[in-house]
Amino acid sequence: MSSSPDAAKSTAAPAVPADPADLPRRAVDTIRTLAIDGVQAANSGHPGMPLGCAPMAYLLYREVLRHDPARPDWPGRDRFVLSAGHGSMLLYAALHLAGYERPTLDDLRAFRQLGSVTAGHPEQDMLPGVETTTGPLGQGFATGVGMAIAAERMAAELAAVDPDAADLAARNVYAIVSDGDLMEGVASEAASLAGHLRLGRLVYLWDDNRITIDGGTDLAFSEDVLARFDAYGWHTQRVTDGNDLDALRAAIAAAQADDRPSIVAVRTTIGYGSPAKAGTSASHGAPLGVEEVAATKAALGWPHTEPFTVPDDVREHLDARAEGAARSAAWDEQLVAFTSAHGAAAQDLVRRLTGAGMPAGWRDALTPPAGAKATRVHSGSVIGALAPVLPELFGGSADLAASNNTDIAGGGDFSADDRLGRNLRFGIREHAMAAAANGMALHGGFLPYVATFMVFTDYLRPSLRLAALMHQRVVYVMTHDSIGLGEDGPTHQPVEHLAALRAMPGVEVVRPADGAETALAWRLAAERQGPTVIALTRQGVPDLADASGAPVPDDAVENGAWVVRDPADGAAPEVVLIGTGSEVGVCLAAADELARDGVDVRVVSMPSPTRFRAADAAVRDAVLPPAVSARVAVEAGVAQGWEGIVGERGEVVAMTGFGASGPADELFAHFGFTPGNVARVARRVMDRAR
Ligand SMILES: Cc1ncc(C[n+]2csc(CCOP(=O)(O)OP(=O)(O)O)c2C)c(N)n1
Ligand SMILES: [Mg+2]
Repeated sequence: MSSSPDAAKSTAAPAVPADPADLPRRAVDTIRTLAIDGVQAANSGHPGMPLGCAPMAYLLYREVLRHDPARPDWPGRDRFVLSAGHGSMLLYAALHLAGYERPTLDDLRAFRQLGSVTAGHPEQDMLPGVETTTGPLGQGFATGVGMAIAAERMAAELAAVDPDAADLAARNVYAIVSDGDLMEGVASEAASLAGHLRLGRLVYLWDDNRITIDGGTDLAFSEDVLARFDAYGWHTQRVTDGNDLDALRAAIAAAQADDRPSIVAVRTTIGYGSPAKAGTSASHGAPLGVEEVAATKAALGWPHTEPFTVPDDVREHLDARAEGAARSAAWDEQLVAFTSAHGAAAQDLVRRLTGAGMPAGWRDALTPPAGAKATRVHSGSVIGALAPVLPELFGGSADLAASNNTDIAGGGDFSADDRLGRNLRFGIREHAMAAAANGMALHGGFLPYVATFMVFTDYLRPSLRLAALMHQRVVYVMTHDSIGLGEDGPTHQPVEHLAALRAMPGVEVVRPADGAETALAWRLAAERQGPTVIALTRQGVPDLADASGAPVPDDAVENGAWVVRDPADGAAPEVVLIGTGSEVGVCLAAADELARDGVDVRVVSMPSPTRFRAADAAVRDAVLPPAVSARVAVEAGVAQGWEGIVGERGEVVAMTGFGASGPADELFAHFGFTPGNVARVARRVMDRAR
């Protein structure tokens, strides 16, 4: 077995020769000491969790996980989620010792430093082997549920072609979850869903150390957690001593064998080994200190004085590369056999499994839906058109499928009994829905989409944020996107949401104005690496090709904006009206009114102000001529963000407070989204611009 480049840096053997029978314990302690050395070197971080959970990491990375350190993206691998992301040094030490190319020992020494792959919390896009970014407690738990959904569906699709091929899919999703993870609401939502869907691939280990930051869990967390998981339909077990490798091994084996999702309450001691801090929250989130590190190593019986010591026999014991390479090579062979035996039937699954991009010609299915309808209806048509050509399209709604128009007709429901169903019924669990979608995207082979009323993006925002941070392709079908939803009133009417969503880095927010723009929004969403929010109306909107007399240009969404209508006589516009979504129609009607008075008006549809701002100057100037400072933006949300587009002389017709309950057209009139008001504001702006 070749040794890692860092092996040479291991310090000399201890005075007393190491006992080979003691190897597992010393390997566990190597994880422990690397973790506390990393935290100490950074003078920042969380030593307590790795000290308590090192035996779990040892078993997972040495015996349990089906992985290949040389191929962190091997599609057949098991997934491991460190949901308690604050214990990042545990993961970094485990990856290093298993023989992953990174983190190197130097990377471990650079823990938490700017530019280092060993970031404070595990960052999925920085270090191969980190399956998902964690840190916000609860997210990892729920993300793993999505990974298991994806693995289950992929296995079923493979099995439908060849029963033996099911094994090409990821077998299990393992996670270490903490007290904090289990207190968070998103974990409860996800656990409930996982139990209902009987996601037996989940094997979760709970670091049951009864400590959080403020003290003991008895301060705030006193229910019988396993009874709760039992009620969710999970398989529950207890390991009373987290250092008992045999008991842990047996519990993991039982968890793998059970067809329900499994959680094992592993009683651990936070800060295990630290004479002064073990069992207390003092070890949670601060370095032990130089003296306490030394005292901890002494208490563990660790004979090496040099930090970051990896004894040679431990390095060899934990090196998973040879076994991993053999496993992934066997998988490759199986994949080749599957492909040659099943030809075309296998080809598309292999494309998805190996992440080989979109199917050729998929865009041909995106014929723009026409007609004056609600954009949510157009989105439903797009989903219907894409479903046959994109088998990876897999998603659903948080109990609003009929309102969000998200069902794939005839696709069936994904359930405990039908793993081939194409529609996901997330239940009223927006947060877990979005986190699970991250897991599905991270798993690969799927284009996940999620849906709810746009106002409830507030309920899923933390997961959307992680999708953005991880550049994961998730489509957010967010309908009922303004006061235009009408009678349900202000609790259901998004006002600040468009602005708030646009403020999130890496999120594309597209608010299409008609069927063609809706199709283009979906195209963008399917082809970009990152989450896209498509804001859709409940109410009908005009067809822009009808209104402009020409088809919507192919780059309308890509550029962020386009000119829908110009003055009839080819004259230069005196004023530009800019709308998004349902307000483009209001702008067109206002333009008609102004044109009757002889005003030369341009109407712009701007489905993505963010993209428009980022577009080339030539594109921007062609849409908003710099010479025309009379500009009015119209959007039934807060004005924030539009000021820069309308400029100093322009104005925004926007919401300044919450909406109200009433019929949509009355609300539009009440809040000023009428052709008459927009025309009045336009005249005022033109006066000012003169
Ligand atoms: C959503 C969220 N809220 C708060 C925090 C800050 N925080 C980090 S760890 C933690 C709790 C620590 O308790 P536990 O999860 O049991 O971890 P342990 O101390 O046992 O390692 C908190 C509140 C966070 N990371 N995420
Ligand atoms: Mg804890």
